[in-house]
Amino acid sequence: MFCYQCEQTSHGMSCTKTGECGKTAEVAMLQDLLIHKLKELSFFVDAFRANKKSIKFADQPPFPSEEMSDVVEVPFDVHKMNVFLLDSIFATMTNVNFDDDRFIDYLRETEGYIAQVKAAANTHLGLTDQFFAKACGKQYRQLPSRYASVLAEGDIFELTDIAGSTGVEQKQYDVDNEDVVGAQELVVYGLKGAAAYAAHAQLIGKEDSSVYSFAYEALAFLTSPDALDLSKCLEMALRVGSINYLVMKLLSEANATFGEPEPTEVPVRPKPGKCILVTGHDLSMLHDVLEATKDRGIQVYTHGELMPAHTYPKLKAYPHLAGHFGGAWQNQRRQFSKFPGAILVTTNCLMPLIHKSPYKDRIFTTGVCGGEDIQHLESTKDLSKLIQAAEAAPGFTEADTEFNVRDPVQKHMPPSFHVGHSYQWIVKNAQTVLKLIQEGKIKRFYLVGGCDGSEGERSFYTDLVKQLPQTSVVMTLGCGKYRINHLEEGMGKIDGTLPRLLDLGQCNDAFGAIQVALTLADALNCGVNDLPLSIVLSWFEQKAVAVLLTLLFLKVKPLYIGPKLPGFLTKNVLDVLSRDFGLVPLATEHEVEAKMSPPE
Ligand code: FSO
Ligand code: SF4
Repeated sequence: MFCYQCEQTSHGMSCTKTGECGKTAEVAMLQDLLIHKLKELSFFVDAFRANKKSIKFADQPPFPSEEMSDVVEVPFDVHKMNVFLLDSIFATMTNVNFDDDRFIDYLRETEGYIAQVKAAANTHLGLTDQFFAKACGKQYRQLPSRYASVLAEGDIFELTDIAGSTGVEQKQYDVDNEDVVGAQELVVYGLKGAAAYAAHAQLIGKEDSSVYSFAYEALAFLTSPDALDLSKCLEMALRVGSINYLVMKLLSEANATFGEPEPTEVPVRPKPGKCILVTGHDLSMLHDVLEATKDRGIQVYTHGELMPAHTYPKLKAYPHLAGHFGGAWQNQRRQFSKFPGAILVTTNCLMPLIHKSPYKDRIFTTGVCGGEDIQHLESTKDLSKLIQAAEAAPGFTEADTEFNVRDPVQKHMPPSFHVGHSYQWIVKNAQTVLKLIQEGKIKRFYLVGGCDGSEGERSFYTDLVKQLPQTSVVMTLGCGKYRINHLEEGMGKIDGTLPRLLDLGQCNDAFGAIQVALTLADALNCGVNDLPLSIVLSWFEQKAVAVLLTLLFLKVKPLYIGPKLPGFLTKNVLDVLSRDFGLVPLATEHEVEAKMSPPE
C-alpha cells in the first residue's frame, strides 16, 4: 500500500504498511483499485458529453443535459449510477469505511456499470476497449485480463495483487515525475471531499447534474495524457474547487430544509435515561433517528460535527434532542466507551474498533460508512437494531446529570455551547457588524477552523485565538472548532452585543464563511482580499482539501494552512500555490502571527 491522502500520513510522507488511521493494506489497495475502475467508468460516460450527446434512461431527464440535441436511450438507471459514483468515491475518503467486503461490493457494482456503459458507448460512439487502452496516458495502467474472474471469486489476495498496479507508487514509477503525480492526486482528493458533500446534499434531495458530469469529466481526465501536464492538473484541481463551491451551496440549501440555523444554547450535561449518540455530518439521518425514537423515552445526543444540528428549528423542535456529548472525532474511542447507550455513525470520521472496544456491540454504521466488526444498518429508515441496543444499554443515571464524570473531556467543557451564528444570522445582522467596524470596535476577523486531529501542534489554533485582541472576531467551523470553543465565555462580546466567537457550523459551512466575506466586501465597497480578514485552516482529510481548492479557486488570499503540509504536495507544486495563490504553510511558518496582517 501507499497512501498519503490525509494529514496524519506516516512521518508526513506516506503510509506503506498499514494506515495511521487504522486502514489495513488490503482496504487501502482495494480503494486504489476502486478509484482506478471509476476512472475507466468515467472515461466511457464522459465520452458521451465530449461527443455532445446525452444519455437517457426511462423517464429520467437526459444526462448530462437536456440542452444537448442528441439524446441516446440507454437500458440502465443513469441516476442510480451517478449516485453510486458519488458514494463510492466518498467511501474511499479517510475514516469512512474500513471494511474490505464492502469495497469488493463496490468494485462489483462498478464492473456492472462499466459493462453497460461500454456497450452503449460501443453502439453509439464506436468506442472499444482497444480505443480506451490507446487513449490512456502512461499513468493509467490496464489491468490484467484475469481481473474479471478474480473479482467474481472475491479473492482478496489476488485482488490486492492486481491493485498494486493502480496505486501512487506505480504511478510515480511510470510517470517519473512526483510533481505531476501529486497534482493528479490533488484532483482525486479534492473530488473525494466534494463527492462526500454532494452525497450528503443528494440524500436530502438537492443535486445538480453538473456535479455528476464534472466528476466523470475529472476522473476521465486523469486517464488521459493531458494529466501528465502539471499546469493542466492544477487547472483541473481549481475546477474541483469551483464545483465544490456549488456543492457546498447545494448542501447549505439541503440543510435549510430543516429551517434556518438560529443562535442556540446546546447543553453538554446529559439527562438521565436511555440514550443514542449520533455522529458524523448527516442532518437527515439524525432526523430519522429523532423520528424513530419519538415518545420512546430515549434521549438523542449529537457528537462531533453534528453539534450544529441543534440550531436547525425542525431538529431542535424534538424535545428529546437532549444535548451534545464529546468533542472532535479523534477522541471518539474514549468518549464512545463512556457513552452508556447506542451509537450511530452517519459519515466520517470513524475510527476502527480496537481489540476489546467496550462499545463494540452498541455501535452501528450506516450509509457509506463501515468498519470490520461494526454492525451496519442498510438505511436509517429501519432503526430497530439501534433502538434495541439503546434499550439494552444502561443509559445515563441521575448522578451523571450533576457532573459528567463519564468523560474527562466533557469535564473541562462549559455547561453549554452557544452555536448557530450562521452566515444567515451574520448577514441579517450585517448593519450591526458594519457599525462596529466603522466605530473601530471590530478591527479584524479571523476564520479559524477546519478539521481537528490529535497532534500537539494543533494547540497552535487555541494559542492563536487566545492571544487575539478584544477588537477581533473569530469565526469557526468544522471539528477544528473544538480547539477553541471552550474559550467562548472568556472571549466575551464586542460592545456587549456581538459574540467574539461565532460558530458558523460544519466544515461544509465554509460556504457560509464565503458569503459573510462577500457581504462585508460588498458593504465596504472593497474586494474580499481587502477585508480585515485572516483565514487559518486546519486540515486533516479530503473534505478540507475540497474547501481549500474552493478558496484557491475564489482567489481568497492569503490562506494559512496547517498544522502539517499535505504529503502529496511537492515543493514545486507548493511553490506555485504559494506564489500564484497566496497559500502559506503553517508548518514552516510558525511565526504566522507576525506574518498575518497585524491584528490592530
Ligand atoms: Fe472534521 Fe472528520 Fe468535517 Fe472532516 S469530522 S475532520 S474536514 O471529516 O469533515 O470537520
Ligand atoms: Fe495513512 Fe491517512 Fe491514508 Fe489512512 S488515510 S492510510 S492515515 S494517509
